[in-house]
Amino acid sequence: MSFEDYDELDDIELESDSWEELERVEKTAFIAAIIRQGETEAETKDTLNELQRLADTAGIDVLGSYTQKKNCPDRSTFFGKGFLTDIAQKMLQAQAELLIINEELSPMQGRNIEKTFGIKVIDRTEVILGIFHDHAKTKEAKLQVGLAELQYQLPRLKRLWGHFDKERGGARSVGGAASRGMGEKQIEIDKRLIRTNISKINHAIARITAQKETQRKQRDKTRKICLVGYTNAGKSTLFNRLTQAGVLVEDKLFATLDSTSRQLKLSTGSPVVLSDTVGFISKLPHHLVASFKATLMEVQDADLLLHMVDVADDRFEYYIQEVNSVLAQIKAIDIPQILVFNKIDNINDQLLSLLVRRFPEAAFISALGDRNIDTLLAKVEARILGNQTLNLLLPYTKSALISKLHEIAQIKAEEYLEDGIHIEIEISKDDAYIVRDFVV
Ligand SMILES: Nc1nc2c(ncn2[C@@H]2O[C@H](COP(=O)(O)OP(=O)(O)O)[C@@H](O)[C@H]2O)c(=O)[nH]1
Ligand SMILES: [Mg+2]
Repeated sequence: MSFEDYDELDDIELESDSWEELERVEKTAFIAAIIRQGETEAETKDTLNELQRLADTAGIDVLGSYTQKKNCPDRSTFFGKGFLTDIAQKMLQAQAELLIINEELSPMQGRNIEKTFGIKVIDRTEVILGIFHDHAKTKEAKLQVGLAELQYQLPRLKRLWGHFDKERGGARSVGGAASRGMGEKQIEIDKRLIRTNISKINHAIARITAQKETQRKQRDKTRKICLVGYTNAGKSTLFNRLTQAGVLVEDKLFATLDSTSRQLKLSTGSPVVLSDTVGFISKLPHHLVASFKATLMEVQDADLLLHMVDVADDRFEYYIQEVNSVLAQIKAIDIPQILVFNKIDNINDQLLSLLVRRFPEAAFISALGDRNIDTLLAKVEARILGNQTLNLLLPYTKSALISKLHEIAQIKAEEYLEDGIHIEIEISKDDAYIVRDFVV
């Protein structure tokens, strides 16, 4: 995102290069969490695993994972001093660039750790902000994420991790040149600048929200499919499988589509755009909720949602409800959905057949194991295109139409008889008009 995108915000006093699209240089990190009294090690491991996946999504390579048992976080450094000394040593050996902490740090804790132990530290919130930053596509989403970033920066006056590569190039952060050792006066200027930007963004968001109802986006004919579901359900795995499976076409035409939207061609030849979305995250810090929802705005325009579920997670029904309640809040609950139970390779056959009986409409797949992807695609085609099966009788003079049908429809049966060619086809409702005169 560049601030030039905010065309109503031309007067914003930012250096646009500090907001250029991040180069996705792989970063390396350690992750760490506190196990509090009353928490089991397994619970902490669960949320650490989620942090690892979030880091992964944000383009950070996790090299090590550590926990410390502690009744409550240290006020000034979060972890104990001995633990941090040890971690700093290990990070040096492993050449890890960042320490990611599985909670939100106070501005003081962050600064103290960096100063005392000489390591770069970021918290869970910052990782999530990075992901939202990358997934924000609409103007509103970009503004909401920009707002959350500024609000996070205000008490900290630090560069967000994604921007710190630019540091070497001399680019400045959103807040100006603020960093450790900066004079009081400069810090006040930076804070004032951030506050001004926050209020400008708030105004712009209010304006866009008002506009949106009146100018409904002109819909192009290409159908849109969005992958939704909890983080770790396998959305990105399926997205990659579908877009690499050879069904991806004419990438060049869609150069404007970013890495999380791709054009696919269904077997009937109909083009669709498939979009991966940011996953739903448990324990989302409440001040990120608005920007989270904004990054899901494009879901509102979808013609079909693939609601992905990790079938091997015993809490999957709770997750389905959670996802649906967020979809309701962004007014996307009435969009047709296909429930896609993923990771069937991780459950036993009894459970699988039980679930198949309970959810007869759902698809049961393994995105990683490449199982039942065809069945899923067939369901997608049937739902999105409203396919219908037709029996036709075509005169022999219509051979051109037959070759056309081979392109745009699925031929289920074809028989050349005395009275003409008998064909059974599956065709989208949109295309059915071309054979209207030959239906028997
Ligand atoms: N066993 C198994 N693992 C899977 C399957 N699909 C995805 N995964 C794994 O689940 C994790 C999360 O997948 P990802 O696609 O990033 O989930 P997302 O957060 O929904 O985008 C990764 O480690 C995947 O390798 C599957 O069908 N079977
Ligand atoms: Mg993903």
